[in-house]
Amino acid sequence: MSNVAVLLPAYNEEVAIASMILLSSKYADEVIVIDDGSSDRTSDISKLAGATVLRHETNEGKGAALKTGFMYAKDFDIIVTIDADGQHNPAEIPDVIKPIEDDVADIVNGSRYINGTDKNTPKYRRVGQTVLDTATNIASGVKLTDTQSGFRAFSSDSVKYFNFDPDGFGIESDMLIEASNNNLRITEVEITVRYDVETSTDNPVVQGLSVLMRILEIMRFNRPLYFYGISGSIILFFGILILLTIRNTIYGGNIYLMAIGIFVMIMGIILFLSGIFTDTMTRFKK
Ligand SMILES: Nc1nc2c(ncn2[C@@H]2O[C@H](COP(=O)(O)OP(=O)(O)O)[C@@H](O)[C@H]2O)c(=O)[nH]1
Ligand SMILES: [Mg+2]
Repeated sequence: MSNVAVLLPAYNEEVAIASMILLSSKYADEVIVIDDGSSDRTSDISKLAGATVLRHETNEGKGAALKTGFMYAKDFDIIVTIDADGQHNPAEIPDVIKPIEDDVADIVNGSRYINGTDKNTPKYRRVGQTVLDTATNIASGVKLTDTQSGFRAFSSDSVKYFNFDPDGFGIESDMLIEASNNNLRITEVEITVRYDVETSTDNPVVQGLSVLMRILEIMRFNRPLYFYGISGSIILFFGILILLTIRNTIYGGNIYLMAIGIFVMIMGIILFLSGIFTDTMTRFKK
């Protein structure tokens, strides 16, 4: 039997944390709560429920909390992360760790969407998630269906590849990109997520945009052809659009608009060429 640690990163989760600890402890040798500067009774309740509590005095974000947790738990065979807000079901921990126990994966991503749609997910969330899934999949080169999932299992060997960049909520995507860059085996298993207990603090639109910006930044280095290619194509498209819309007025002599259209087109082509150039450079470096 493997040694299993469960990490619960928590920010003001006094309502849900005790049941998450008790339900998780059935499947774990140690349950570790990382209280990330909560102003409620998250720490007290977690200790009463029998968890190990690691506390940050101020709120440092989920990435920093996971870093603290992973460093503490590095000697366990398998490390499981679960959201502390009650949206995940600890009874599914055995399913999530099984591919690691069977040595067919280094990282297991719990996904709501393996078999297509999850009718419980609010529509507006699904739109943002699809954008982030697409961007993360392009940046990492793997095909996953739920890249923002917080319910995951990790072999202890995989931990050393993570940088735990402290900025914002990019941690879920970051870990997948770093794992695939280091050729770790990533697989998905189906999990359920409930929405009747949702207490999300951040506005999902703001949260989604900040994750997207981070992914684009990573993509610029890891997949330059995509990054410059897509942005170059979009700009080129606008240049052509401007030229097409003034086509009928050219004889009217709208020389300025035409100049702008041509300028925008050239910008697009330059961006596109930058992509090919950067891509070639990185290939030489590898
Ligand atoms: N350590 C830490 N955990 C956080 C922070 N913000 C959210 N979390 C935890 O991350 C998990 C997911 O957060 P949540 O807001 O529910 O995200 P969502 O379900 O994806 O909207 C929960 O366990 C939260 O307690 C934070 O600033 N620090
Ligand atoms: Mg949540």
